[in-house]
Amino acid sequence: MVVFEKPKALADLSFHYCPGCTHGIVHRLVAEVIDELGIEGRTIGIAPVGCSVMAYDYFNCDMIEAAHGRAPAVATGVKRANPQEHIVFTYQGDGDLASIGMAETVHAAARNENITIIFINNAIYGMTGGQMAPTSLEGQVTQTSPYGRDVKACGYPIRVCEMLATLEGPEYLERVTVNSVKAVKNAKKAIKKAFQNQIDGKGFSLIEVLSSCPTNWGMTPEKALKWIDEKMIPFYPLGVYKDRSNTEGK
Ligand SMILES: Cc1ncc(C[n+]2csc(CCOP(=O)(O)OP(=O)(O)O)c2C)c(N)n1
Repeated sequence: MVVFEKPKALADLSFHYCPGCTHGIVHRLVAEVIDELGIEGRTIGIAPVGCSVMAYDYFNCDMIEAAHGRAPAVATGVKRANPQEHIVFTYQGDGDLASIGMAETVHAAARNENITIIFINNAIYGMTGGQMAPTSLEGQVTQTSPYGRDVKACGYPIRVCEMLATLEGPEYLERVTVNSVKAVKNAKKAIKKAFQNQIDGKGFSLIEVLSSCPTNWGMTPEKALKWIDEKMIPFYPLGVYKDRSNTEGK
C-alpha cells in the first residue's frame, strides 16, 4: 500500500533551497492542493524575483516569471484573459510582495482580483544575501542593519494581513506557519481554501506563511524554527484576518 508519495504537481527534482529553508515545504503543500483539487491542467503559477525564482522548475503546471513585485499584475492579466478556465496563483517573498511590489499587492486586493497569493514572509531578503526587508523585526540583525533594525531610522515592520484586512476588497486573508507538524497541516488547510475560493469565484485570497531562512538569520535550521515561535509569531500573530464567507457571529 502506498502511504506517501510525491504530489504529481511537483517535478521529480531535488530543491535547491538551503538546509532548513521552508520554501520546499510550502511548494509541496501548494502541489498537494493542486493535485487534490484536480486543477493541474488549468493552473498557472507566477513566480517573481527572490529565492522562489526557480519555482518554475519545480511545479509541473505552467509557470510565468514576473518582474520583481509585479506578480499580482501579471496574475490579474492571466486570470482575466480566461477567468473560467485559469486558476492563477502567485508565490512571492516579503521583499517582493511588501516592498517593491506593495502597490500591486494592495491594488489587486482592493479590486478583489480572483487570484490566490502565497506570501512567504521570512523577515529578510533571502536571495540577495540577507538585507533588511519591510518585514524584518525591530532589533533584527541583517546585513544592512548590523546593529539591529532601528525603527527610528528604518521604520517599523509591516503587517501585511492586518493592513489588507482594512480594505473592503479581499475575500480571505490568513497568516500561518510551517514550523511544526500541526502548523503544516493548518497551513495546507488555508492554502486549499485559498484555491477553492478562486474556483468558487469568490476573489482575492492571500495566505501569509511565516517561514525560516536559517542561512541569512545565521542560525541552525532547528533554532530557526524556534525563532519563528519566539520572535515572529508575537509580532505577526497567526490566524484569519478576513474571511468574507464566514459570517459566523456577525
Ligand atoms: C527590479 C529589481 N530590483 C532588485 C532586484 C534584486 N533582488 C533580487 S531578489 C531580491 C530580494 C528578494 O527577497 P524576498 O522577496 O524577501 O524573497 P526571498 O529571497 O527571501 O525568498 C532583490 C532585492 C531585482 N532582481 N530586480
